[in-house]
Amino acid sequence: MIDLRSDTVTKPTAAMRQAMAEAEVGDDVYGEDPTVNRLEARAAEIAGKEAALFVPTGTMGNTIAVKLHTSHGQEVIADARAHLLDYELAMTAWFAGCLVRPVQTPDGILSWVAIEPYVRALAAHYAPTGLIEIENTHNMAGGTVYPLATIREIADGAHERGIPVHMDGARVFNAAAALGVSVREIAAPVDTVTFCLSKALGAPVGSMLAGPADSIARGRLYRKRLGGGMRQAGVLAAAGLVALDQTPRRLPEDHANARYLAEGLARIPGIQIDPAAVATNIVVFDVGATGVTGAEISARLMAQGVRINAINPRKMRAVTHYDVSREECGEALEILGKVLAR
Ligand code: TLP
Repeated sequence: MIDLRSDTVTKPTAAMRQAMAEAEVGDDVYGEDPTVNRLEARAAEIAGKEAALFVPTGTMGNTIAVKLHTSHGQEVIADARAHLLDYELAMTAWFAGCLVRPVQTPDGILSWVAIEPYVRALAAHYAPTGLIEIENTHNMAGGTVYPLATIREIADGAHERGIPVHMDGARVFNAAAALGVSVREIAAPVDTVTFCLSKALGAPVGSMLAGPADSIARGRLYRKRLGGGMRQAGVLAAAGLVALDQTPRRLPEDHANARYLAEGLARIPGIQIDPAAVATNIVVFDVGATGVTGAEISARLMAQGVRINAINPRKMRAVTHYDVSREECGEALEILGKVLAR
């Protein structure tokens, strides 16, 4: 199987498995797991924030972040295709009691100019804005990357109005690799950031929420309320530490493979994609003109040993990661060309 469904499918490396087997552990609900403590300290350092919290998933990290920054009856401004809005089972409403105010963008990248008209204060008809959320890289827009200046401009505008900013940085290491800057620089203007160990970085489980120490201390209690107190979680944190240490340097290769895939896709009749817009490891392409639905293409590919998911009838998404090579990307392209020519 050539699995391009997501970078979440990566299996732990030999080094991760060894670190997991040898991890020193304790009860993390008592704050006694030395490996989790090391991971949280390291994540805080990488993000350039005072503290960090190990959470089982990116969804839990975002859920806690929204809860930390808002109160019931507020709005969270996000891009209209945000993961927070489309793929997190309305946790913003369920846990924090807030609505998402979606803002349309061509490429998933918000700007202060796009956000400002939607910023509201409490008034006779309006719920006030409690938070601005930005997704970097932007998943469903095709792994697009926020320019540093845009993040600063959004944070400046928001902070002037007393509104915090949260970054869903599930793939912020991909953004860092694409821009050639540190995660710390990317996260500097925002109040909190989540990033995932279990996506492009390849760890089996886990995400980090980083921010001010008092927020993270409160976040720890929300994590417990959500059932995320993980006891001897050092076995998982150990893989996360290896992921942080070893995988970021591999990401440029994933990005080159994604561009290669996009260039090949652009040559297949009926497929529309601009390869130049593929900056990281996510390739979203339009199959509308092939006359075959995304779901049908996905099923045909699956029968030939290639897994690529449909987003909707017109759109599909392929994600590169360390468990797919350049050759396998080439094979996937060849098979896709054949199943569409049928
Ligand atoms: N994304 C998954 C699916 O849920 C779509 C994927 O395969 O890409 N933020 C962003 C930007 C994400 O892409 C994801 C997962 C999450 C948050 C949630 O992370 P988990 O799956 O750990 O809850």
